[in-house]
Amino acid sequence: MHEFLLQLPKVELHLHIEGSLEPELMFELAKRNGIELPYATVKEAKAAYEFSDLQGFLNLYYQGMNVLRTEQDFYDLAIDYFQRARGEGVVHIDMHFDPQAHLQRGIPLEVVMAGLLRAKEEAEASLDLSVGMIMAFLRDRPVEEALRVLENAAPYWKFIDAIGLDSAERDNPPAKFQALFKRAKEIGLVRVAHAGEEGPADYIAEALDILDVQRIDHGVRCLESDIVVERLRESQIVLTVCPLSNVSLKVVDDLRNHPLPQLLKKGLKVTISSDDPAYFGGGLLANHLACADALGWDADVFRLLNRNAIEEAFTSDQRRKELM
Ligand code: ES4
Ligand code: ZN
Repeated sequence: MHEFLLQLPKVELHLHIEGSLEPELMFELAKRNGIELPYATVKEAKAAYEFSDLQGFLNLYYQGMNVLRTEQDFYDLAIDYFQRARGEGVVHIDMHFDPQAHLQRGIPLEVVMAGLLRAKEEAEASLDLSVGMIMAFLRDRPVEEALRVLENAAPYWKFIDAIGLDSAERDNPPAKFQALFKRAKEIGLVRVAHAGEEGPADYIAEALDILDVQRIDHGVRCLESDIVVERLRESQIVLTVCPLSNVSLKVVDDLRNHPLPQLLKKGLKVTISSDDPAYFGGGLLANHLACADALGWDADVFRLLNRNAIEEAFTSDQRRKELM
Protein backbone atom coordinates (compact mmCIF):
# COMPACT_ATOMS: atom_id res chain seq x y z
CA MET A 1 0.00 0.00 0.00
CA HIS A 2 2.81 2.44 0.85
CA GLU A 3 4.43 1.93 -2.56
CA PHE A 4 1.05 2.41 -4.27
CA LEU A 5 0.50 5.68 -2.40
CA LEU A 6 3.94 6.98 -3.32
CA GLN A 7 3.33 6.19 -7.00
CA LEU A 8 -0.26 7.50 -7.09
CA PRO A 9 -0.36 10.96 -8.72
CA LYS A 10 -1.73 13.10 -5.90
CA VAL A 11 -3.54 16.44 -5.94
CA GLU A 12 -3.69 18.78 -2.98
CA LEU A 13 -6.39 21.47 -2.81
CA HIS A 14 -5.59 22.90 0.63
CA LEU A 15 -2.07 24.03 1.43
CA HIS A 16 -0.92 27.24 3.12
CA ILE A 17 2.44 27.97 1.56
CA GLU A 18 3.60 29.81 4.71
CA GLY A 19 2.77 26.61 6.60
CA SER A 20 5.24 24.68 4.43
CA LEU A 21 8.19 26.57 5.95
CA GLU A 22 10.39 23.84 7.42
CA PRO A 23 12.56 24.82 10.41
CA GLU A 24 15.72 24.15 8.33
CA LEU A 25 14.74 26.85 5.81
CA MET A 26 13.50 29.10 8.63
CA PHE A 27 16.99 29.03 10.13
CA GLU A 28 18.63 29.65 6.75
CA LEU A 29 16.41 32.67 6.02
CA ALA A 30 16.83 34.02 9.56
CA LYS A 31 20.59 33.95 9.07
CA ARG A 32 20.39 35.51 5.60
CA ASN A 33 18.17 38.32 6.90
CA GLY A 34 19.90 38.86 10.26
CA ILE A 35 16.85 37.85 12.28
CA GLU A 36 17.00 36.32 15.76
CA LEU A 37 14.78 33.25 16.22
CA PRO A 38 13.16 32.22 19.51
CA TYR A 39 14.73 28.75 19.03
CA ALA A 40 18.41 27.79 19.30
CA THR A 41 18.18 24.76 16.99
CA VAL A 42 15.96 23.09 14.41
CA LYS A 43 15.26 20.40 16.99
CA GLU A 44 14.09 22.99 19.49
CA ALA A 45 11.76 24.55 16.90
CA LYS A 46 10.25 21.17 16.08
CA ALA A 47 9.77 20.43 19.79
CA ALA A 48 7.71 23.62 20.10
CA TYR A 49 5.20 22.35 17.51
CA GLU A 50 2.75 20.92 20.05
CA PHE A 51 -0.64 22.58 19.83
CA SER A 52 -3.77 22.49 21.92
CA ASP A 53 -5.94 24.34 19.39
CA LEU A 54 -5.96 26.41 16.19
CA GLN A 55 -4.96 29.65 17.94
CA GLY A 56 -1.93 28.00 19.54
CA PHE A 57 -0.77 26.95 16.09
CA LEU A 58 -1.54 30.33 14.48
CA ASN A 59 0.71 32.08 17.01
CA LEU A 60 3.73 30.02 15.89
CA TYR A 61 2.68 30.16 12.22
CA TYR A 62 2.73 33.99 12.22
CA GLN A 63 5.98 34.02 14.19
CA GLY A 64 7.64 31.56 11.80
CA MET A 65 6.82 33.53 8.66
CA ASN A 66 8.59 36.59 10.10
CA VAL A 67 11.80 35.36 8.38
CA LEU A 68 10.19 35.94 4.95
CA ARG A 69 11.37 39.37 3.80
CA THR A 70 12.50 39.41 0.17
CA GLU A 71 11.20 38.18 -3.16
CA GLN A 72 13.91 35.50 -3.05
CA ASP A 73 12.64 34.33 0.37
CA PHE A 74 9.13 33.79 -0.98
CA TYR A 75 10.53 32.03 -4.04
CA ASP A 76 12.71 29.77 -1.87
CA LEU A 77 9.78 28.99 0.44
CA ALA A 78 7.54 27.91 -2.42
CA ILE A 79 10.07 26.11 -4.61
CA ASP A 80 11.35 24.19 -1.59
CA TYR A 81 7.85 22.84 -0.96
CA PHE A 82 7.11 22.23 -4.64
CA GLN A 83 10.28 20.14 -5.05
CA ARG A 84 9.54 18.12 -1.94
CA ALA A 85 5.91 17.57 -2.93
CA ARG A 86 6.86 16.50 -6.46
CA GLY A 87 9.30 14.02 -4.94
CA GLU A 88 6.40 12.38 -3.14
CA GLY A 89 4.21 12.14 -6.22
CA VAL A 90 2.18 15.36 -5.98
CA VAL A 91 1.17 16.67 -9.43
CA HIS A 92 -1.02 19.68 -8.57
CA ILE A 93 -1.28 22.05 -5.60
CA ASP A 94 -3.83 24.78 -4.90
CA MET A 95 -1.85 27.08 -2.66
CA HIS A 96 -3.27 29.56 -0.12
CA PHE A 97 -1.14 32.57 0.75
CA ASP A 98 -1.80 35.31 3.33
CA PRO A 99 -1.01 38.83 2.02
CA GLN A 100 -2.21 40.58 5.19
CA ALA A 101 0.20 38.59 7.35
CA HIS A 102 3.04 40.08 5.28
CA LEU A 103 1.63 43.59 4.73
CA GLN A 104 1.29 43.91 8.51
CA ARG A 105 5.04 43.34 8.78
CA GLY A 106 5.80 45.92 6.12
CA ILE A 107 6.35 43.48 3.24
CA PRO A 108 4.70 44.84 0.09
CA LEU A 109 2.32 42.65 -1.91
CA GLU A 110 4.62 42.99 -4.94
CA VAL A 111 7.42 41.19 -3.08
CA VAL A 112 5.15 38.32 -2.06
CA MET A 113 3.57 37.92 -5.49
CA ALA A 114 6.81 38.16 -7.47
CA GLY A 115 8.44 35.41 -5.40
CA LEU A 116 5.44 33.07 -5.36
CA LEU A 117 4.62 33.54 -9.05
CA ARG A 118 8.23 32.87 -10.07
CA ALA A 119 8.16 29.59 -8.12
CA LYS A 120 4.82 28.64 -9.70
CA GLU A 121 6.15 29.32 -13.21
CA GLU A 122 9.22 27.25 -12.55
CA ALA A 123 7.20 24.36 -11.10
CA GLU A 124 4.94 24.34 -14.13
CA ALA A 125 7.82 24.63 -16.62
CA SER A 126 10.34 22.25 -15.05
CA LEU A 127 8.69 20.04 -12.41
CA ASP A 128 5.49 18.91 -14.17
CA LEU A 129 3.64 20.31 -11.17
CA SER A 130 0.71 22.69 -11.70
CA VAL A 131 -0.13 25.30 -9.08
CA GLY A 132 -3.33 27.22 -8.31
CA MET A 133 -3.22 30.48 -6.36
CA ILE A 134 -5.67 31.31 -3.55
CA MET A 135 -5.33 34.79 -2.06
CA ALA A 136 -6.55 34.27 1.48
CA PHE A 137 -7.93 36.87 3.90
CA LEU A 138 -7.54 36.77 7.66
CA ARG A 139 -10.93 36.45 9.36
CA ASP A 140 -9.61 37.76 12.69
CA ARG A 141 -8.91 41.14 11.05
CA PRO A 142 -11.47 43.75 9.90
CA VAL A 143 -13.37 43.33 6.65
CA GLU A 144 -12.44 46.91 5.67
CA GLU A 145 -8.77 45.97 5.64
CA ALA A 146 -9.48 42.89 3.52
CA LEU A 147 -11.41 45.03 1.03
CA ARG A 148 -8.49 47.47 0.74
CA VAL A 149 -6.04 44.63 0.17
CA LEU A 150 -8.25 43.10 -2.50
CA GLU A 151 -8.53 46.44 -4.36
CA ASN A 152 -4.79 47.06 -4.09
CA ALA A 153 -4.22 43.61 -5.54
CA ALA A 154 -5.91 44.62 -8.83
CA PRO A 155 -2.72 44.10 -10.90
CA TYR A 156 -2.65 40.48 -9.67
CA TRP A 157 -6.32 39.52 -10.09
CA LYS A 158 -5.48 37.85 -13.36
CA PHE A 159 -2.92 35.63 -11.63
CA ILE A 160 -5.16 34.35 -8.86
CA ASP A 161 -7.69 31.55 -9.12
CA ALA A 162 -9.74 32.29 -6.03
CA ILE A 163 -9.95 34.17 -2.77
CA GLY A 164 -10.03 32.27 0.50
CA LEU A 165 -10.81 32.91 4.16
CA ASP A 166 -8.56 31.56 6.90
CA SER A 167 -7.08 32.16 10.39
CA ALA A 168 -9.04 32.08 13.67
CA GLU A 169 -12.52 30.76 12.92
CA ARG A 170 -14.23 30.97 16.30
CA ASP A 171 -16.24 34.19 16.70
CA ASN A 172 -15.32 35.27 13.16
CA PRO A 173 -18.31 34.00 11.18
CA PRO A 174 -18.39 34.01 7.38
CA ALA A 175 -21.09 36.73 7.44
CA LYS A 176 -18.45 39.22 8.64
CA PHE A 177 -16.94 39.01 5.12
CA GLN A 178 -20.09 39.39 3.05
CA ALA A 179 -18.88 42.63 1.41
CA LEU A 180 -15.47 41.15 0.52
CA PHE A 181 -16.91 38.08 -1.12
CA LYS A 182 -19.53 40.12 -2.97
CA ARG A 183 -16.75 42.27 -4.40
CA ALA A 184 -14.69 39.20 -5.35
CA LYS A 185 -17.69 37.80 -7.20
CA GLU A 186 -18.14 41.10 -9.08
CA ILE A 187 -14.50 40.92 -10.12
CA GLY A 188 -15.09 37.39 -11.36
CA LEU A 189 -13.00 35.59 -8.76
CA VAL A 190 -13.94 32.15 -7.47
CA ARG A 191 -14.48 31.97 -3.70
CA VAL A 192 -13.52 29.37 -1.09
CA ALA A 193 -13.54 29.53 2.72
CA HIS A 194 -12.40 27.61 5.75
CA ALA A 195 -15.53 26.58 7.65
CA GLY A 196 -16.43 23.89 10.14
CA GLU A 197 -12.87 23.27 11.32
CA GLU A 198 -13.18 24.74 14.84
CA GLY A 199 -16.36 26.63 14.04
CA PRO A 200 -19.85 25.12 14.03
CA ALA A 201 -21.73 23.50 11.13
CA ASP A 202 -23.76 26.74 10.84
CA TYR A 203 -20.63 28.47 9.52
CA ILE A 204 -20.60 26.04 6.58
CA ALA A 205 -24.17 26.97 5.70
CA GLU A 206 -23.27 30.66 6.09
CA ALA A 207 -20.26 30.32 3.79
CA LEU A 208 -22.51 28.74 1.15
CA ASP A 209 -25.40 31.18 1.56
CA ILE A 210 -23.64 34.49 2.20
CA LEU A 211 -20.18 34.05 0.63
CA ASP A 212 -21.33 31.86 -2.28
CA VAL A 213 -18.25 29.64 -2.02
CA GLN A 214 -17.43 26.85 -4.45
CA ARG A 215 -15.37 24.88 -1.94
CA ILE A 216 -15.34 24.37 1.85
CA ASP A 217 -11.91 24.05 3.46
CA HIS A 218 -12.06 21.45 6.26
CA GLY A 219 -15.84 21.22 6.82
CA VAL A 220 -15.52 18.21 9.12
CA ARG A 221 -18.01 19.60 11.62
CA CYS A 222 -20.79 19.40 9.01
CA LEU A 223 -21.61 16.08 10.66
CA GLU A 224 -23.18 18.00 13.54
CA SER A 225 -26.05 19.05 11.25
CA ASP A 226 -28.04 16.64 9.08
CA ILE A 227 -29.31 19.63 7.10
CA VAL A 228 -25.79 20.83 6.26
CA VAL A 229 -24.68 17.30 5.35
CA GLU A 230 -27.64 16.96 3.00
CA ARG A 231 -26.84 20.30 1.32
CA LEU A 232 -23.21 19.30 0.81
CA ARG A 233 -24.23 15.91 -0.55
CA GLU A 234 -26.83 17.31 -2.89
CA SER A 235 -24.58 20.08 -4.26
CA GLN A 236 -21.42 17.91 -4.24
CA ILE A 237 -19.49 20.90 -2.86
CA VAL A 238 -15.95 19.67 -2.31
CA LEU A 239 -14.52 19.43 1.24
CA THR A 240 -10.75 19.80 1.60
CA VAL A 241 -10.18 17.70 4.69
CA CYS A 242 -6.76 17.75 6.38
CA PRO A 243 -6.32 14.61 8.52
CA LEU A 244 -2.96 15.27 10.21
CA SER A 245 -3.90 18.92 10.75
CA ASN A 246 -7.09 17.87 12.52
CA VAL A 247 -5.12 15.61 14.88
CA SER A 248 -2.41 18.25 15.55
CA LEU A 249 -4.99 20.94 16.35
CA LYS A 250 -7.14 18.59 18.44
CA VAL A 251 -10.15 18.92 16.13
CA VAL A 252 -10.02 15.11 16.30
CA ASP A 253 -8.49 13.18 19.23
CA ASP A 254 -7.01 10.33 17.18
CA LEU A 255 -6.76 9.66 13.45
CA ARG A 256 -8.49 6.31 14.02
CA ASN A 257 -11.55 8.29 15.14
CA HIS A 258 -11.43 10.78 12.26
CA PRO A 259 -14.83 11.54 10.71
CA LEU A 260 -13.49 10.92 7.16
CA PRO A 261 -15.12 7.47 6.82
CA GLN A 262 -18.47 8.97 7.88
CA LEU A 263 -18.11 11.84 5.40
CA LEU A 264 -17.47 9.31 2.62
CA LYS A 265 -20.35 7.12 3.73
CA LYS A 266 -22.69 10.13 3.52
CA GLY A 267 -21.72 10.53 -0.13
CA LEU A 268 -19.87 13.85 0.25
CA LYS A 269 -17.24 15.00 -2.21
CA VAL A 270 -14.17 14.53 -0.02
CA THR A 271 -10.49 15.22 -0.70
CA ILE A 272 -7.45 15.13 1.58
CA SER A 273 -4.69 17.72 1.96
CA SER A 274 -1.82 18.65 4.25
CA ASP A 275 -2.82 22.22 5.30
CA ASP A 276 0.47 23.25 7.00
CA PRO A 277 2.87 20.36 6.37
CA ALA A 278 5.85 21.82 8.25
CA TYR A 279 3.80 22.11 11.44
CA PHE A 280 1.47 19.11 11.32
CA GLY A 281 3.80 16.17 10.77
CA GLY A 282 4.18 15.89 7.02
CA GLY A 283 3.00 16.55 3.51
CA LEU A 284 0.42 14.97 1.26
CA LEU A 285 2.12 11.55 1.14
CA ALA A 286 2.36 11.44 4.95
CA ASN A 287 -1.37 12.23 5.12
CA HIS A 288 -2.11 9.38 2.71
CA LEU A 289 0.09 6.93 4.61
CA ALA A 290 -1.40 7.91 7.97
CA CYS A 291 -4.96 7.43 6.64
CA ALA A 292 -4.05 4.04 5.16
CA ASP A 293 -2.65 2.91 8.51
CA ALA A 294 -5.30 4.42 10.79
CA LEU A 295 -8.42 3.92 8.66
CA GLY A 296 -7.51 0.79 6.70
CA TRP A 297 -8.47 2.26 3.34
CA ASP A 298 -7.79 0.34 0.13
CA ALA A 299 -6.45 1.73 -3.15
CA ASP A 300 -9.94 2.49 -4.48
CA VAL A 301 -10.63 4.99 -1.68
CA PHE A 302 -7.44 6.90 -2.46
CA ARG A 303 -8.18 6.82 -6.19
CA LEU A 304 -11.63 8.29 -5.49
CA LEU A 305 -10.26 11.07 -3.25
CA ASN A 306 -7.67 12.07 -5.85
CA ARG A 307 -10.20 11.92 -8.67
CA ASN A 308 -12.40 14.30 -6.64
CA ALA A 309 -9.42 16.63 -6.18
CA ILE A 310 -8.55 16.55 -9.90
CA GLU A 311 -12.14 17.48 -10.81
CA GLU A 312 -12.09 20.47 -8.47
CA ALA A 313 -8.48 21.68 -8.92
CA PHE A 314 -7.88 25.22 -10.15
CA THR A 315 -6.28 24.37 -13.46
CA SER A 316 -6.94 24.32 -17.20
CA ASP A 317 -9.17 21.69 -18.81
CA GLN A 318 -6.16 20.46 -20.73
CA ARG A 319 -4.13 19.91 -17.58
CA ARG A 320 -7.15 18.30 -15.90
CA LYS A 321 -7.30 15.79 -18.77
CA GLU A 322 -3.61 15.04 -18.33
CA LEU A 323 -4.17 14.40 -14.64
CA MET A 324 -7.24 12.15 -15.06
C1 ES4 B 1 -4.72 27.39 9.01
CL1 ES4 B 1 -5.23 24.91 9.91
C2 ES4 B 1 -5.67 26.54 9.56
N1 ES4 B 1 -6.89 26.98 9.83
C3 ES4 B 1 -7.18 28.24 9.57
N2 ES4 B 1 -6.31 29.11 9.06
C4 ES4 B 1 -5.09 28.68 8.77
N3 ES4 B 1 -4.02 29.30 8.25
C5 ES4 B 1 -3.02 28.43 8.17
N4 ES4 B 1 -3.44 27.26 8.63
ZN1 ZN C 1 -6.16 25.64 6.13
